[in-house]
Amino acid sequence: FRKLLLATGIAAALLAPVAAATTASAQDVKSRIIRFGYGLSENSNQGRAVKFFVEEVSKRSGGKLKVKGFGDSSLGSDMQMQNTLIGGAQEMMVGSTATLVGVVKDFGVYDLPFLFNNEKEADAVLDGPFGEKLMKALDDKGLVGLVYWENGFRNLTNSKRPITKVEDMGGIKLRVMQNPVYIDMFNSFGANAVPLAFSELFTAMETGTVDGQENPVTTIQSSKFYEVQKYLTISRHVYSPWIMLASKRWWDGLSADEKKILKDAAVASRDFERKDSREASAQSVAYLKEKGMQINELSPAELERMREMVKPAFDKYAADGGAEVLKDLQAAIAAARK
Ligand code: TK8
Repeated sequence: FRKLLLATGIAAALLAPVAAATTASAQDVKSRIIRFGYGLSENSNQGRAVKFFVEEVSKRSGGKLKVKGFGDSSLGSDMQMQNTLIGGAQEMMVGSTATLVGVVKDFGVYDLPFLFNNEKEADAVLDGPFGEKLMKALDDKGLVGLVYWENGFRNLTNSKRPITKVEDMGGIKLRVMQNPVYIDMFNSFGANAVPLAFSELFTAMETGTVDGQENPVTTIQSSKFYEVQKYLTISRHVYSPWIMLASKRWWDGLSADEKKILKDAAVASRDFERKDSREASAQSVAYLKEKGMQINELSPAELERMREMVKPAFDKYAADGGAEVLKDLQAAIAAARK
């Protein structure tokens, strides 16, 4: 028995250094504060996933890496934060891919309408070689793309009238993200597209500067757009990703262990966020109805008409230097469908 104890003791001693090497204390991890900005409220799918990331990083770093979440665009709009990250004055953020077009033009490709049929296709393409390659292109521009989260399929809201056919969009001042693809798309539907930062959107609707906007139902709920918008039209016109970004300038100064912790926590947060968003999304329509929104779904025939009407926007995108990335994305989606 003593021999056994001894043997166990030796085995434990032999194993000890291995175990220690995998705990945070033996890792090359400094105490750091990481400012992480985002646009939606704490009480949103985005806020919940940031909280998850904060906890995950803390756990994996033995409390040394302290991520501090700043919601409600309190560190700036998506575009402002991107620039702050590039400059190195903020460490991390999550935001729309759409506003990255000023940094890497090819990001606009995700915004072309009716590309993805469902979330499963989006996951496969974003997490696969196509999504990775596009993220890599940020490296030269001062940003590190870590993972894609789900913002979701976008739907229309407005304060003027129910939209049951494309013509109903006529003349509606519709806020869109600051991205030429959105501007072209909604102008071709007859709306009056107004590019605006998300941080300014609620007030713009409240004061009537714009009549409507488009976002996933989860955001329409968490940002309380139902308080200023009467009509919701389920159109699912674009699948919108969010992207988690780090400042390259800051990232390059991290140890390999620190990078691994952040990268692994980012992947875990992505899986959490997608699941949570999908669950929340399934509840949102009923919630919005209860809040008094009048809701309708666009018919397949009407969606088909919209597809036809936006063909020129695709052609313009291709002619404007996007032909290759569009072809690659369509091929990736086709592969995901098999
Ligand atoms: C939040 C935005 C938002 C996006 C938009 O910062 O701007 O409409 O859908 O989620 O990134």
